Amino acid sequence: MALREIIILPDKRLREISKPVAEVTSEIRKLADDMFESMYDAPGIGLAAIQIAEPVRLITMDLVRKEGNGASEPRAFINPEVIGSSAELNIYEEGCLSIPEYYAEVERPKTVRIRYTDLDGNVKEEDADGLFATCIQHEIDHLNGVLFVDHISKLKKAMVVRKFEKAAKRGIKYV
Ligand code: K1U
Ligand code: ZN
Repeated sequence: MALREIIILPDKRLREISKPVAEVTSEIRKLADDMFESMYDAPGIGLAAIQIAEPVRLITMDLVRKEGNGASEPRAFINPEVIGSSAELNIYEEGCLSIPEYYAEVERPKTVRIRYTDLDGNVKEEDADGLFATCIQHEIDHLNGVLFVDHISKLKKAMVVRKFEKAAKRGIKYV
């Protein structure tokens, strides 16, 4: 396992569309291991491969570890897609490891049905609700080059983008 650097706004690679994983190889499992280590270290509850500059459709997630009680439930999603979503919406205050220390309310479908491949190569379908629904939609957005600030008002987005552009010019690094 290796700790990898998480890329930060305005890094243009965050806007890349990630490529499908053709086969679950040892390289993909190693990449997932690196992602878990980097996600736990950040700390975060989810991570898309593009956030460590790997443009492939792979997501890691652990919604349990955040409770800090020693429990964990690491999950990996390969080529995940939303195949159905509820008309009912839900608002959640989101954060992003690629936009550190900025949080904003985002409205998304309350529940989604997803299809993905697991690390053993099995194709699965599952219903997601609550934080799982929010997080998987946020991470699938990353695979399509979409950031949560694309879902907030133009004014708020312009302010946060400008803040990170200025920080990048001054060489300020968020750790
Ligand atoms: O994709 C990412 O940048 C990770 C992001 C996932 C996410 C959080 C909230 C709503 C939607 C998606 C994060 O993990 S931000 C950090 C975070 O939420 C957190 C960190 C430590 C403890 C608890 C939560
Ligand atoms: Zn994010």
